Amino acid sequence: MTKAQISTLPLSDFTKHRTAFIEKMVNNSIAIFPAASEVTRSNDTEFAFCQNKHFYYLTGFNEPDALLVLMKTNDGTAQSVLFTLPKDPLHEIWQGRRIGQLKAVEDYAVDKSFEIKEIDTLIPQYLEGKSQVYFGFNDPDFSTQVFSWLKQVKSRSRQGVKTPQCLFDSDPIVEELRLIKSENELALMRQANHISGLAHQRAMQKCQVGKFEYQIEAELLHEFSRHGARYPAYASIVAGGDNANILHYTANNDALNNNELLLIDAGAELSGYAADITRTFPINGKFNKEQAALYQLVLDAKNLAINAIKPGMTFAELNVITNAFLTQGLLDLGLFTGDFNELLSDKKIKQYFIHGLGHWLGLDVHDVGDYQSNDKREQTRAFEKGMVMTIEPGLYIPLDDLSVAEKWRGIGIRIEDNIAVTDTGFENLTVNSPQTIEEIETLMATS
Ligand SMILES: [Mn+2]
Repeated sequence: MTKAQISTLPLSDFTKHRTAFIEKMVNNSIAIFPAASEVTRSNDTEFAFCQNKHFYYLTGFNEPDALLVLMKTNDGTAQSVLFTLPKDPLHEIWQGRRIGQLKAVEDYAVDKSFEIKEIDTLIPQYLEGKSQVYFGFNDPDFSTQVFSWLKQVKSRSRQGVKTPQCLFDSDPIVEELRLIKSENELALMRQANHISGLAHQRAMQKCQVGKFEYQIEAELLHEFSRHGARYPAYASIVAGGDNANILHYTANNDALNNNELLLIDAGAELSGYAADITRTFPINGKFNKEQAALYQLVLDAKNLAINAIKPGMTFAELNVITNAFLTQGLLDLGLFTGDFNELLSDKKIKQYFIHGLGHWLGLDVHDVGDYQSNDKREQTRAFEKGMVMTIEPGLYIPLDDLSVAEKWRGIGIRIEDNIAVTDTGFENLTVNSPQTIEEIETLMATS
């Protein structure tokens, strides 16, 4: 049986992630990471399985109901144990193949593997005599489980058993590791972006007045899936006309009207890694004057922000640049009146640019990692090589906004690229999603 060629991270990367975590552990400690469980959609059917992303980052293991244990001895020696569901011929006929304990050790390079049902016996034994326990504090159910194991250990204190006294939140450690992407992770994200770019091209080619938003969504999903990215990284936003002014519009059930724009925010997930791309284009293939003017302004703002990205830059500084540029642009177009500096200090642009400029991107579409520097001021964290983020300025003029001329109303535009920070600047991962007015109109005219 030949496995389909869908890219994934090499095994050695997951081992490296574990090693990096272990380096942060104190001696004589233990860390415990639960996998996700299946989630019921209705009656006896489940949602498509999505692994816990911290667990995936540390293992590459994609089955539900598993658990990773990392231990570090007094002399700094590390051991990894993966608990998984057992091989089970009957269950596997119905539900799919399982790796089992033998292959878990071979294929996932852990030191030992046991059946998941052993955790209540083995984990209390592992906890005995350790000084510190690492686990994620954001999962109350799992915290309860850890405390019940700790209680078991503590109940044997009269026999001289020592219970760990220090609990440490593992989430910030994993989040910091995940924030900096390796070359192999970047390669996967480039590929997720490439597939998503093909999907955005296809959407532009298949778009026609009178079609429905969900029909364009189907074209996106078709293109993702046929390149091995079977699931979108998030629910695709396919928003015609004024629907674009609903930021997280996912109803996708309206007809596509002549003389309106279509905003598509959609990205594929490839081996766990997300792309997050937005394009906005005219449904009939040709921008009208007002659409073109606002579109060019957002496009220029996006490129201005991207071109400023390099190590040391911050989201806070990018916001200053972008807000000033968009404010001046709306003044020039007559949507704003008054004094530039006053508009700026009043943050008037936030009336039409209603969300943040961007966010971290990785295994999660809104990826983990702190946005603040040590002084905790907002979004002042300096960019470093290997960080990946979106840059996504937008302008949203609702249909019922009576403060601007009628010709501007009902236009919602966002343009979003995915950017990696390099040694000296940036790499734009979003290379094949058409973005200039000319590119878009040419593609739509020839399809
Ligand atoms: Mn985004």
